[in-house]
Amino acid sequence: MDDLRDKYIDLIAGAADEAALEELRVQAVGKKGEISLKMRELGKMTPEERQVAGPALNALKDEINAALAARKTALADAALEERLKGEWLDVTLPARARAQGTIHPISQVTEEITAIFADMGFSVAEGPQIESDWYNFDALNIPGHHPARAEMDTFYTHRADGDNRPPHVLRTHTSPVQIRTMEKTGAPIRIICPGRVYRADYDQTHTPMFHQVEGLAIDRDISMANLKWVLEEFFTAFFGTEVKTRFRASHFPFTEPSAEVDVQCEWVDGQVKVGQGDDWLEVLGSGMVHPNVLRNAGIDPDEWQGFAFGIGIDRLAMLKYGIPDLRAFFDSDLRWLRHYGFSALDVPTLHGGA
Ligand code: 2NM
Repeated sequence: MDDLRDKYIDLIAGAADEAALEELRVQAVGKKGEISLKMRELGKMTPEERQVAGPALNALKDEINAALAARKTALADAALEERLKGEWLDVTLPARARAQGTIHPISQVTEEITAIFADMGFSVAEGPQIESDWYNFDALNIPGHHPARAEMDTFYTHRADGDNRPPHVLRTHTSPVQIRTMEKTGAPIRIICPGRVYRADYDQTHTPMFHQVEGLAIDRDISMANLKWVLEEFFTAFFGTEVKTRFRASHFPFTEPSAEVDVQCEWVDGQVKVGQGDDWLEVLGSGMVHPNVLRNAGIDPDEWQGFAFGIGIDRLAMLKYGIPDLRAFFDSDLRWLRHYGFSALDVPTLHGGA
């Protein structure tokens, strides 16, 4: 029995894998295995012999089973150890850098403008980019024969064959948002409307889509003086230096009186600097909202009046950040975007010069 034990304990210790272990199990303690055959011989023994051999055989069977189980665990542990060595990775290594996008200058400048006007009590209003000709033209006192309505300036959508309603347009300014706000909330109002606008025009200084912000303040006693203060306050905050303005009489269908507004500037080495010198640069249109426009939007012009203005955001971004070419704004050139873009963490604040 000692020989039998030594033989199997040795064989089990040397088994290379689970299949070899299973073969040894069958050979030793399987139904026709060596231990089982020995157990069958117990019947031929005397009771005294059996009393010694029986427990000894059972103990040997247990010992072999335990050795098989131990070897099996040891093989599994070794296999796991081997795998862990191969699959090891250092989780403390720094991560690979990921390419980061930048905030487009137009988005940044829109945020800056919004922050400055918010500080003066204006909230942001938005509306659809595809408009009816009522909201884009008629409500704004722009008559049917006005040149701004001509096919070459305005993008018109198609109507289905037989649909004779006037076509929709891509809004040519954000004024329709102001009409919609007047209708919805009534007076008083202080809003700015930033957004995309569209005109069929493409050259060095015009793109068919560009960005505009319009402002509107309606109350019982608003005047051009309030307009001038708001605009000078805005330009001074936006350019981070005191900016004088000059109002020149002009004409728009939606305002009366109307004024074009210039900001003080100086040309240095072919570059324009706002807020210094004694040249002037035209930057916006403005005026007192025409009584017809108020009436069209459901506001009584005998009770309320207000100012409105419109500025090009793209142009403001070029002036503030020294960007020379308008068309590059919309080229999606990654090198340009990395150069002129802003970090996502560079959030405009009033104390940081907006
Ligand atoms: C400009 C110039 C002058 C303007 C007028 C209105 C409205 F809807 F209140 F009548 N919104 N914006 C306006 C006035 C826009 O852009 C150059």
